Formats: sequence, structure tokens, C-alpha cells
Amino acid sequence: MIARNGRLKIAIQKSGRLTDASVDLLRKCGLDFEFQRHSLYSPCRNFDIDLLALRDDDIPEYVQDGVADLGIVGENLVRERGAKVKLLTPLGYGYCKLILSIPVKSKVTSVEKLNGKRIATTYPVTLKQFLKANNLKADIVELSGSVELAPALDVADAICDIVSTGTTLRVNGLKPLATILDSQASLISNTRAYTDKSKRELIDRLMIRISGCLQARGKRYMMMNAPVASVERLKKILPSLKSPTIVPLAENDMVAMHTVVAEDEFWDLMEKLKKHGARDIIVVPIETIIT
Ligand code: PRT
Ligand code: ZN
Repeated sequence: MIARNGRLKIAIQKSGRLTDASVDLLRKCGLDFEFQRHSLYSPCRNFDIDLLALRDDDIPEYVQDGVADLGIVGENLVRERGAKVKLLTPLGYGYCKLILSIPVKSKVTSVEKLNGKRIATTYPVTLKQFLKANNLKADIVELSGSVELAPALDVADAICDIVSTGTTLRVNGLKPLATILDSQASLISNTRAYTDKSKRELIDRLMIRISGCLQARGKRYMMMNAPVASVERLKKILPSLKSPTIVPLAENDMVAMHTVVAEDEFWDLMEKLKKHGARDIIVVPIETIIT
């Protein structure tokens, strides 16, 4: 199936961990829409795309089946559902890991020792693949939630669950044994929509905008004035992607230097630049970088 009204449909999580970041990303791409969690469709006013608000669990299948052309969902779910979709790009949020964990007091010391044990999970497919790849046989106890309670209830000897900060594991007396999967939110596409001429044109336009936002993330634009005599020294300090822009100023022997810096570097950098003659340093956010 392929949606045919000339508009793209992009499925995002209705209400959950990925919702705000997904809405933010699409707005940063210049899409103008009102997102209502309670209505299925949010049409976009200035781009041929409609947002579809769904439970995250449904997104891989709906994109696979063409109910939506695109979707934003955790790679963990794409993998678990075995969805036949095209992975377009990771999006840099919703980071988590699928981890095998055991009680702190467990005698199990390695993955091999899980042979014959009971493992509780909401990710039976991914776990089964992992056990097979590692030549292990274990009983998979499939649960629909609160997996972290299974060892205390003596329902399982280990668990296989999503972890981000590790707090849930700690407060339940569990510790990680092995990572099965690293995941983040990703943009996925229906395979037929990706090869359909008019849909592909829209997808490519959206992708350029998304890549621009991803490139700009964590970067700042830095401007400063400096005496011409300091330029060579300052150029050595600046880690610019390309060489910095240098513009002469009306004031004799002074130039303005512009460059792009990483957010986590700019405080250290600013101190060094100041020490070597830079002044009037201005740092501003970057919305997008189209290369
Ligand atoms: O209602 P709907 O079905 O749409 O949402 P949901 O409740 O099933 O999913 P949601 O919103 O919890 O998660 C959506 C996606 O976010 C997941 O599919 C992952 O890709 C990603 N993600 C990132 C996480 C976490 N971090 C996370 N910490 N998903 C779940 N968790 C849970 C985990 O299951 C465990 O219970 O949080 C707990 C562990 O967290 P820490 O921080 O204590 O380690
Ligand atoms: Zn869900």
C-alpha cells in the first residue's frame, strides 16, 4: 500500500519519550503545524506532509505497510518487530541500550552462564536472536511491562530490558551483564514510498532539512575581533571545520574572525583566544548547516 494524495505521512510517537524531541526536530526543519496528541492527523501548512500521532509500538509495522510513508521510532522497536523498512538516518536522541541484567547477588558471572536460566523481557525476538548467535539456550519469559520486578518475584533469573540512566536497574538490585543493542530514535521510510518519484522528491527535501539540523546540533557560531598581528596564532587555536572567515575592519590593523565551534569546547576556547589577542567575542546558536 502507498498513501496517494500527493502528501507525505510521517508517523511520530503520540505521547512518550520521543514525542517532544520529534516535534522539535520537525519544527526546526521549518515545518509549520499544530501538534495535537489527541488527534490522529496534524497537517503541515507549508510543506506537503501530515503528521500521524501513534503509539510507538505500531510505527514500524505502519511504515512497513505504507499506512505512513515515514516514521520516527527507536531502532530497538524496528529490530524487535523485524520491520522491512528503510533506515534513513539516526536522529541523535532517544538513546538507550537493550541490556541483559542480573541481580547484584547472582552467581552468574558471564553470558555463557545464562544457559538453562529464565530471562524475562518485553523484547523476545531480539533476545532470541542474541541467544541463538551466542549458542545459548535459555527460557524466555515474555512480559508486557515491569520486567525489572521479575527476579524479585522469582519469575526469572535475569532480565533483558531497555536501559538509559541505569536507575531502574540500581533501585531494583540489578546489574548489567551484557549489552545486546545500542539504540536511538531513527527516521525510517516505507520502501515503496522511497522509490516512488513524487514521494521521493518530498523525502529528499525533508532529509536535506533534517541533515542540516543534525549538523548544527551542538555547534555555535563564534565571532571576534583581533589585531592582524594575532591572526596566525588565533588560526592555530581555532578548530574550525573549514578555515575561519577573516574580514578587515574599518579600524586599522584589526580584523573580524568568524568560525563554527562545538558547544562543549567553546568556553575553553574562548579563554585561549582572549589570551592571544581576541576581543569582543560573540557566540550565537546555529539553526541549520547546509553543506
Ligand atoms: O505509549 P507508547 O507505547 O507510545 O510508549 P512506550 O511507553 O512504549 O515508550 P516510551 O515512551 O517509554 O519509549 C519510547 C522509546 O524511547 C523506546 O522505544 C526507546 O527507543 C526510547 N527510550 C529511551 C526508552 C528509554 N530511553 C527508557 N529508559 N524506552 C524505555 N525506557 C524505560 C525502560 O523500559 C525501563 O523501564 O525506562 C526504564 C529504564 O530507564 P532508566 O533511565 O532507569 O535506565
Ligand atoms: Zn510502546
